[in-house]
Amino acid sequence: MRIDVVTLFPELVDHAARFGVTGRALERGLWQLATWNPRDFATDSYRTVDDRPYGGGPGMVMLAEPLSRAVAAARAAQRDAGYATTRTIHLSPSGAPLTHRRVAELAAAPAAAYVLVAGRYEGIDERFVAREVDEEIAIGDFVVSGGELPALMLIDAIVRQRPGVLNDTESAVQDSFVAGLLDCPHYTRPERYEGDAVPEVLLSGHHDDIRRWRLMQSLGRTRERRPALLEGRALTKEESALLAAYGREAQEQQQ
Ligand code: 9D3
Repeated sequence: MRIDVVTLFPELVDHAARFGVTGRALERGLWQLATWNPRDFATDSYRTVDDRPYGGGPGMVMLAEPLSRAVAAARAAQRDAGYATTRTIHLSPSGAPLTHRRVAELAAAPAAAYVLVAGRYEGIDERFVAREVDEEIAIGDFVVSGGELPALMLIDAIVRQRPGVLNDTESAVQDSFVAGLLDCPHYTRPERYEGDAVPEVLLSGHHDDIRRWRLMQSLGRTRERRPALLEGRALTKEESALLAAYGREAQEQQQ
């Protein structure tokens, strides 16, 4: 897998991607990263990349031409590296909200190459989007200052789904959302922290009790915090029973 990012802040993307799981995977050659600065593709002596919006209004809009030339350079480099197909994704507040399903699809293509376009200012000239962009993705219903952090989030989510990136203990298979439920609570040493004990069952050594307790916590938390996740999911007999037990325990704790 190869990912090329078009950004006015290439150092931000390059630096951040070298930490943690994505950084280790880069070192191991499990994916490749390159960044392209549209400023390097500007044609005037001021290296202009933005201008005022037609029709007026606040802020600036990124010029189509430097972006287009940067994307062309990224695609050419991908082709030279042996990638036959590529997809161009614009990180945009107006894009489709990112989901685990979409991440898994983007990660599944065996020899995929992506060009991610991260914008700054108020946005980018729509003619660039219409001509060059295959897909627009948002990371949530909140505003951040540019597409770089969203691009890094997309990269991180894709790379951790790639074969061989996570070790067994990190395995993405059991991740929250994958199973359609929120994660259970976690505990480590000490057994008593400022008077707060670890739940008994986790010290019991009864693996099936522990599995049931964790599943019950996941179900209960999902109902409390993200009820819509449960509505889109059928419960097994065991799950229904555990969810009812979670409700009873919560009531007992109130008394
Ligand atoms: C009032 C118009 N604003 C749109 C909500 C202008 C605007 C604000 C922030 C335009 C671009 C940005 C920068 N944000 C992104 O590039 C971005 C983003 C986001 O802000 N939220 C969620 N997902 C994303 S993906 C890229």
